[in-house]
Amino acid sequence: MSEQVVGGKSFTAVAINCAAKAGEWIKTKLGNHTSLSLKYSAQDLVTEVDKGAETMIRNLVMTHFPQHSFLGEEGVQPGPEASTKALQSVRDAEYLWIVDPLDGTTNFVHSFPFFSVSIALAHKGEVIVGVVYDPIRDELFVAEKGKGAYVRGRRMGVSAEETLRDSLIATGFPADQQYALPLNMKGLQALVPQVRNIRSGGSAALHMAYVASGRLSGFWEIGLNSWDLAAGSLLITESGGRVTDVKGSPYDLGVRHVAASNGHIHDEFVQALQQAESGS
Ligand code: 2AM
Ligand code: CA
Ligand code: CA
Ligand code: CA
Repeated sequence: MSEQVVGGKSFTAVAINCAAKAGEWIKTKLGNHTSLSLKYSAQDLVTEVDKGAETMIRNLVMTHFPQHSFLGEEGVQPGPEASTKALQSVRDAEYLWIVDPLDGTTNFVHSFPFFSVSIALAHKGEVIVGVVYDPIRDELFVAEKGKGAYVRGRRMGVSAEETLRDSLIATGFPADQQYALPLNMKGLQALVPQVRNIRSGGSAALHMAYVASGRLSGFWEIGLNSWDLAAGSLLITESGGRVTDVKGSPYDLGVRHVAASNGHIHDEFVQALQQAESGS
């Protein structure tokens, strides 16, 4: 358990409690959500469950840590630059909670059982706690900076593949059809023949957790937001993997075009994505 305790509750314990409570509630709503609306585009869905889960998490966090800042997907203006703009207003926060209350809303709406709750705590811009919870499989992924990463209470580690040829890679298909989608498609076209196969589950946070737990060798996606990646980034680094942007620059909260892997394939992976982008 973390030494970082305020008012008798550790940061990690609160993050786990929030993820478990929100996840359990989301599961009860599967197949019977009552409102579905569009945010920024026809592919940008939101339900009362996304909003309710965020409110639940925000209230719990604020009860324990009223001085902390909070950035949640449903609390900001939607759009392609949603998290970049929102991050500017909390740039100076000492402690910042970064929350995706329901990652994989499209799956949730279609009862496709692959979605998660993603909760991270950053201290001065560096993620120190990351929790991703899959309520369908009741799988909780937890990492604390410097203390390793765990799934179902057991230490986890990245996979052993050394080459793209042996790798199982995941990606997602962004809603932004101007920039992000065409770029992702270039990467897809280039990578399919080079890797063992590609998967697209529809929850970036769970894809990150699966890289951390060795079920995927790597994951890339263009046009994500801080709440999709913050928790998963710590899961992966604490499991021995690497997280950068698609050009290979180190991960920070502003990264939107992510490349994450077991580390062994990282240079080859980033190089393949760069070649795809430049068309060489
Ligand atoms: P969400 O379900 O929380 O919105 C799948 O490719 C990933 O993209 C998911 O993590 C999903 O998160 C995210 N996503 C889906 N629609 C999006 C949109 N319109 N803008 C940004 N991210 C989106
Ligand atoms: Ca969303
Ligand atoms: Ca998301
Ligand atoms: Ca979401």
